Amino acid sequence: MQFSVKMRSAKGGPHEKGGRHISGAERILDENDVEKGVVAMLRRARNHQRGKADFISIKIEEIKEDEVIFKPLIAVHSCIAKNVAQGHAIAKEKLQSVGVSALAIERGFSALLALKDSIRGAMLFDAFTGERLDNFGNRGVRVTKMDCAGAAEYEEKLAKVGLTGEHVREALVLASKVASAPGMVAELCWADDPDYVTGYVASAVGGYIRIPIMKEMGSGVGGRIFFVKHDCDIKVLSEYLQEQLVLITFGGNVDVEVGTNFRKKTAIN
Ligand code: PML
Repeated sequence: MQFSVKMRSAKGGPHEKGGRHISGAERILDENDVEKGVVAMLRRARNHQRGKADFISIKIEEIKEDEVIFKPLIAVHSCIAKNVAQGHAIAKEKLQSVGVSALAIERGFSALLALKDSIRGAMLFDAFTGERLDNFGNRGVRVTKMDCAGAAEYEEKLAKVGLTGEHVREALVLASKVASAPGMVAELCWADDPDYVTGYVASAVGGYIRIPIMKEMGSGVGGRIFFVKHDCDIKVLSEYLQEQLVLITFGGNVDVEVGTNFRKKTAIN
């Protein structure tokens, strides 16, 4: 039997009463692993770089096997950037190459850069007009009910190509689910942990482009933008992101490519 386990935590009370978002986590776990998973989430919420959460919500739901669908891990590429300006320039170029308009890119960046603090979920932007489409305000659209299929194997394969730590582990799962969503064009993200400055651009066509520096060290503000097709059905999309149970598989031969011109190629298989 499997369970969806979701955690969100805040400081200064619950999110909905103005508490500051500290951290969130999503897992799909076998019955025997739930307890361990919950303890790990509690520790994370109480010992986070962004602060010690005083509000922690953990939701555990039993899953019916036939509700789960499988999607492949998107290809992973790592770029080289020496500073934030270079990182942003790469991100903009990659977004444009997968179909996001220059106007939408500028609006998306402005929205992320204008954030006073991180938001829990993602902002939805029209990939053509750059108009913000969701009305979730500072909450954004949260992506839930996902995990990798076979955690031990997944972590071992990522470790072999030097991708370790929970940021990248979780971001790859989330980005792969997001890339498979109906109406999705691309995602732009950078982390909100003050000492983690990596970000990415992800899409079904372009894969996960890992960009080593997307914000200044010490900044606790990060976030996500989902650029969606002009005619995207927001209700269907939000339902997929928040309700559809998705397990991410390696699905055969996935490559991690390293470097701006992708000289080194390492197969994860
Ligand atoms: C997050 O942790 O919220 C976002 C992580 C972004 C980068 C992950 C990586 O590739 O290292």
